[in-house]
Amino acid sequence: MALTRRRLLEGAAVGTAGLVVGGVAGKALNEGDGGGGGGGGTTNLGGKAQEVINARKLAAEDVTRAVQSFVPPGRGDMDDFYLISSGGHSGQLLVMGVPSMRILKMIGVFTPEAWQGHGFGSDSSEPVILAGTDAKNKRTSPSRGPLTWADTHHPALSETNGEYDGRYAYINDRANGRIAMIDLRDFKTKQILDVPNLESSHGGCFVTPNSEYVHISTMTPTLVDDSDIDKALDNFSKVFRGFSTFLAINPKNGRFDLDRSFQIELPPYTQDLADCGKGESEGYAFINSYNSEMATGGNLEGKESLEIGASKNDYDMLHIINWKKAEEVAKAGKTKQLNGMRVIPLDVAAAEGVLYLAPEPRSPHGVDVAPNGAYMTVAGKLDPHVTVYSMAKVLKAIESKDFEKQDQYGVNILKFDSVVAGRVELGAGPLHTQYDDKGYGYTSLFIESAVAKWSLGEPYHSGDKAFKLVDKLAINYNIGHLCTMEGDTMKPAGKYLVALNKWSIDRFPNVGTLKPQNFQLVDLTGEKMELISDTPIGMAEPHYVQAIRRDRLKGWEVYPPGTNPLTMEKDPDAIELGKEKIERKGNMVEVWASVKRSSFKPDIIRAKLGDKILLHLTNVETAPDATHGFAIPRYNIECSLDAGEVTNVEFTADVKGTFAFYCTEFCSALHLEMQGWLLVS
Ligand code: RUQ
Ligand code: CUA
Repeated sequence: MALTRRRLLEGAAVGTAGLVVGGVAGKALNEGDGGGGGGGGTTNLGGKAQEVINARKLAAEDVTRAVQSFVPPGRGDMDDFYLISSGGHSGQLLVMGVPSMRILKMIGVFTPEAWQGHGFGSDSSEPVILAGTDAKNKRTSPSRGPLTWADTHHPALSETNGEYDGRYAYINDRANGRIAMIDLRDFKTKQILDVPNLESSHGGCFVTPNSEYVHISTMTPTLVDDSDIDKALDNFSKVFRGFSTFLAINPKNGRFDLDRSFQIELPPYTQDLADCGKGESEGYAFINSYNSEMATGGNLEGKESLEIGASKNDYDMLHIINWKKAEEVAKAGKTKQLNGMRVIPLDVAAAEGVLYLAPEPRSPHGVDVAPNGAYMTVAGKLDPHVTVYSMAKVLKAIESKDFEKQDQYGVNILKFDSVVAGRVELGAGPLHTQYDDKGYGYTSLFIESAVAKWSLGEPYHSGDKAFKLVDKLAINYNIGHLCTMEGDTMKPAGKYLVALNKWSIDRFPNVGTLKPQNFQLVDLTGEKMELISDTPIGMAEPHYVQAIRRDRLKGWEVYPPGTNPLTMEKDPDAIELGKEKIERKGNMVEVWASVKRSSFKPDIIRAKLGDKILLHLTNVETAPDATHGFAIPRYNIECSLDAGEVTNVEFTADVKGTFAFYCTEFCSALHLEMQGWLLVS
């Protein structure tokens, strides 16, 4: 109770709204002190609140939790942080508020999302999705068509001086080796890149501290010599390679600039998670690996299954990449061209000091750089420890050529004891680590379904081997990633932690055989971690999230009149009210239409079978709550136009008939009247 009391009293000191909360909580305390933890009637609020408390038999802690995550109606400004969350194999992105944990938006990214008009004819989204399939360099099945899904894993927010700047978000497609860019002015997807030489991706994404690059690397290595595919797996170590990719970011619009980008060829160990150096380790990047055995499976061909073959070595390899050096090497032209990408060959990377390896205990998972960049924590996965590497030691070992040996590709391997600062036993199945502002690390324990809090010392430096487990919190259940507020930056905010859990079997009402994911919000303000709330995520496993302070995001309320979201500039075919027209040139019917409450103008479009139709639609409204839709039945066309937005739709009138196009948003009292006719005769 002591902790609850302290927190409630703190609550009383946070301004006007806090006073109300404090008042309520203060009352709750009177009886909570005596009866907390069980039974009913733990508080003395009177009225409706007390009725609910009694009926649900809420303990004082429950009331505290409710108050901690409560955001009053109309007070969205009380959500101090946004979560930018992966949408897993839905291929999308989620935006949520903290501490309310409310889902604010689902952003269509890789997968067509009808309600946003994402990928159903609009020129600001359909080409973005289609460009995400590079049929030339990647072996995409022609019969199955362009890729319209993704397995999104790791969102990465743009940074300036090691802090989030609220401009762009990036997210990788683990399945197909792609990456997307989302502009946080309108929270829409602007670019999807099918990254050359990546068949799949896991490592990263991360953004370098001044958004010079966004990083993405292979997961399963890529075949680089396809002369004998039947023997490819037997020759795995020769014909497969990994690739660490630094995609240059155009500072003006956040897009990928392939000409300034480069890759570093890696040994075909399975590269896993990656993180970016900062502060003491700025200029470096770190990637874990597993399966340095280069096992390929073959359990029906008389060989070992992959999970056995890949777990033999005592050590796998932490990849230490000097990307500033790589940048120089690329500039000096010591690259080869591979599928449109400048690649620093493996032998060059090894010789030039771009790539080093360091042993890491078998089959690790996450590598996470501490806020000041001094430490890199590698989680054991099959080993109850995390291993903490010291950047100072890494630099010294490189400088003094303190190498154990080279791997078979000639890459120098640093001595384990020369680079490790310490190890700490945390529990079963450590996966990922995040940090707060007070010198603590938080590591997810997958097998144990728990979060371990451990000390790195103040501030992240108390001398080596000072790492100590200080607290553990049970999680429900199957935790993967976890996220502290701004925990990936140089200035974490602490306060809360979000645990990302899967298949929570007994936490929510039954919704059938596929169980909801569960985001658990955890209070970090006390010495002991405390669970605040459960939030079911009714969609795919959101692998990872980043949390950004609300005041860093400056989303637009409306578009400047005539904006095309793809360019974020005035569309050449934007029109003003009264400038609507239809022109026919040969078999091309071109229409400039206005869209507003509660009409399309023109509302009749006449075409002949086989005509090309080019529609320029301008939402001429300026109010923030004036989004209109534009759907043509049977043509698979559905656009969404926010106030000020322009979209262009081109299609062939290849079905005869009368098609009543209509607005898909209930936008006004006369919304149902907001329709028109496409006549194809
Ligand atoms: S990782 S399986 Cu983010 Cu733990 Cu992808
Ligand atoms: Cu516009 Cu309904």
